[in-house]
Amino acid sequence: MSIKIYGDPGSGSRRRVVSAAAIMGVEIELVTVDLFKGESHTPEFLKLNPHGLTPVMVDGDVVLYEASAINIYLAEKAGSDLLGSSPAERYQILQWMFWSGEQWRTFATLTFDERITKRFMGQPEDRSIVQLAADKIRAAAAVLDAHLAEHRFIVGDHLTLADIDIAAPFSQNARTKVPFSEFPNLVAWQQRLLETVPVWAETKREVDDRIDTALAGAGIEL
Ligand SMILES: N[C@@H](CCC(=O)N[C@@H](CS)C(=O)NCC(=O)O)C(=O)O
Repeated sequence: MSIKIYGDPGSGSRRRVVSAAAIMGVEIELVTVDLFKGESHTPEFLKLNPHGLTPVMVDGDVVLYEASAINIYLAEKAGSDLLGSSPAERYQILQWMFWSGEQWRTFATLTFDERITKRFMGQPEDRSIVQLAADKIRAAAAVLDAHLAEHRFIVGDHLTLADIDIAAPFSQNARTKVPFSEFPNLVAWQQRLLETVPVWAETKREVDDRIDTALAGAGIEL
């Protein structure tokens, strides 16, 4: 039975799973949940994730939400070094993945919701929220930028799930304009991922096409 991944091609979180699965050689079946039509809030979908969020993985009896948990599940199943090649590396990877969830992606998502989602709903952004998120992102980015001055990847000398989790907010950066460009090592690392990990570039194009088409369809100019 195939592993199903439910999600929308415009989602940076689905991008994390699709990219990791491709790199690990894990076969997945993509099931589109159209977020612009609210399909993650149907009674049927809420049985998979009561938060109404994607991606969700269904592998037989195993149902998982949270892209990081899905990627850890897939990496363990595949015995992939995306989850580290030693216990010490694995804990570093987990540290940065948790860091990303707590200090990083959450503020990029908040910015997306204010700047993009609200535009689709015909509402203005709340500037104080955008400012708070930018301040939080700058504080975390300063630490990350110093780390990346000394490292080609987040952990060790190869791509891991930590890179994928932390790079994900770049998926929407052309639209959200969170202040990553102030941090040169961060920009160089993201560019390196796009140039050396083909699926990371492919999934970026997929996200861009999906969101830019939706924005154009709704007549929204950013
Ligand atoms: N922490 C979750 C975040 C999931 C999330 O925010 N998903 C967005 C797409 S990127 C979503 O499904 N939004 C639908 C909605 O808010 O209705 C993860 O990492 O998987």
